[in-house]
Amino acid sequence: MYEQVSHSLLNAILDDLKPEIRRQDLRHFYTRLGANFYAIYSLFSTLYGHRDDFKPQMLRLVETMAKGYINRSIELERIDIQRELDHNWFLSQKWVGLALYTNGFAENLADLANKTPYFQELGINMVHIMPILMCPTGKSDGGYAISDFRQIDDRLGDMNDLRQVAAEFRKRDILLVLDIVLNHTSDEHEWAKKAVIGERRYQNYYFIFDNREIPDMFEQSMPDIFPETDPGNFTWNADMQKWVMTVFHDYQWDLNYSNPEVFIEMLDIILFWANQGVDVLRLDAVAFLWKKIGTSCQNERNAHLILQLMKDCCQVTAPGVLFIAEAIVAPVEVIKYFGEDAIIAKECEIAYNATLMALLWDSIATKNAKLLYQGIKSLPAKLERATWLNYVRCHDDIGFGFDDNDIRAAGYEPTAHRKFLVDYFSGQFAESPARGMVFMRDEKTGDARICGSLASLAGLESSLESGDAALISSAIDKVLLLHSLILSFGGIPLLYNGDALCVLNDYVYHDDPGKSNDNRWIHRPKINWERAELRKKQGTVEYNLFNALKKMIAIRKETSAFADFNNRELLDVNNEHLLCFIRFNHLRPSERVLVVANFDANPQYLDLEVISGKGITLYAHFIDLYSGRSPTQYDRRLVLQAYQFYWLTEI
Ligand code: OTU
Repeated sequence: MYEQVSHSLLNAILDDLKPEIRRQDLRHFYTRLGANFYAIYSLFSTLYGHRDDFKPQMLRLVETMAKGYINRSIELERIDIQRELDHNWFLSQKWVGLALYTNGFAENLADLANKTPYFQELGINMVHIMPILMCPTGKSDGGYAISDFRQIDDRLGDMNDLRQVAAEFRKRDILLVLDIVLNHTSDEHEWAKKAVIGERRYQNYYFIFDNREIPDMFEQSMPDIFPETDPGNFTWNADMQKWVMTVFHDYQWDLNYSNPEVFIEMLDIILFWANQGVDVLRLDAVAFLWKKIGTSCQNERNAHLILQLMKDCCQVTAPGVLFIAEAIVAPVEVIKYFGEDAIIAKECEIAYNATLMALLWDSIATKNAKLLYQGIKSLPAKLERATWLNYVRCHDDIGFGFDDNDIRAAGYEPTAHRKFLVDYFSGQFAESPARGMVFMRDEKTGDARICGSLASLAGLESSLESGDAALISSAIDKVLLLHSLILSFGGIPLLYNGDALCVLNDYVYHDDPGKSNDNRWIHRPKINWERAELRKKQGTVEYNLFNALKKMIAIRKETSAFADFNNRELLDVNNEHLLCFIRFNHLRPSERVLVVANFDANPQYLDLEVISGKGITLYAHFIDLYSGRSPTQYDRRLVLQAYQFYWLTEI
């Protein structure tokens, strides 16, 4: 948009740019800057316009984008332009992701580059390599307490190794996803160290207070994130004799985005990693970016403005790069990370679908789809050019943060129901085969979350111990059932490290003092590649699971109705054990897939009469894309075995 005030400022800024910037060929940069400038200016002035240094900061912002552009390689710029032309490229069903820790999957980055054939074997073409940057040993939060945003942890490798990985991925059409930890730094980051020795400039990068007056105000409305190990949101720093805001661990200092210098520093870091060939940036803990007294300090409007500004600036320099919002918050809040009051995503293009993840686990525990159905029904519609990251497990705990109204609509009382889920997955519920652990019980609120590997939560660990073949096969069926849904729901499915290889809980973290008080480490094991060879040996559980997933992934990629264009219709099928939805090709709606999943331990049937007219013909004959066979059908009823799913097309 053209607007006089912002454009006269833009002209002034362009005149003031450093000569070394002005001399470059910046054609594409200027076009994009012109197109986005009004938005950038408006956001920057809403956030920082009241400050005396607004104009010089605005100049620094433009210089940062220009510098980023100058450092972008020709190869990456070519990809930018290609993606601008095909702007819906990431909504295709062809993408299937995997998240891993470098040293959980391989020895280091160089070894990871060698292991890329595994991704292709399974059908993975988007790999999220969990944080690889410098972190203090023992105070790393699994890589999320960074002490240098531009330095790779030397135990994992160096920049050259990463370039090798990026090149290897690019050659094989695999997208590279890396983390940007926007919300905080380690207390050993240079900025924090300078703050400690009294440098004002860097004290202003954080939330630092002389006494408890302001911290106490904040605390009145801020929840605890890690109540068992790190209660409270402020930490006393004895060297500085001051209080520092530390929402997560006491060694993770929250960055203060009300300071434009912080914003510009972090943008510079985003552009730096974009220029290393990263395709997608996972923005960690975005809900926490803005702190305001009297609020929970999550999901604040200004946190959204910060993200919109990041997106607008990144589009000027590196438009091919996508953002993932990691906001594990209530469904009505998550959706806002695509942007509000817009048609097309303007914040992050991708967001973790934590709601679906937690709902899926609810259905495993209850053996019915009541809450799952209700929760999906209440999921607000997405914007265009926005997509979910659908997952079953990740490196974090599982929180049962559904909407209380949905829980009630499903016929449960919220507190009692959440307690049941925690008991079920931590094995305190008598009939449960799950082997999870309780994570961070909050005595104040009664809240608790769950840790455990996918296979162990689904009952594989306990059934292998019992040696009961029927229980083992149910556990595998549950794992497949869960994946059948994340692969067909709409969005990018994201598998987790050892989940295709039946990796169970790993208890060795107990012996590591840097990890023993954080039971998320139970599900962050190292893959045993000798054991993983069993995936090639018929009759083993590894073979059954791996090959079933591999087949599902291959079929997903061939099924255009599984691309994500808001093309899903949820069906009420009058059987609480079943979840059922139709996916259709948004360009050719007659190309449909009927997805049906049975969460019960008993066979169930789907009455076609109930759904006829919803695009499904009563007398239709179906074929299941997954098995290649017609489903068992009797008297207009489709039969599903325990934990079975179908991906049905009409023939
Ligand atoms: C994220 O987590 C990371 O995924 C965690 O591994 C980190 O510990 C954390 O940030 C701090 O960097 O902030 O928006 O309940 O689910 O802390 C959600 C624990 C987050 C995580 C939560 C999450």
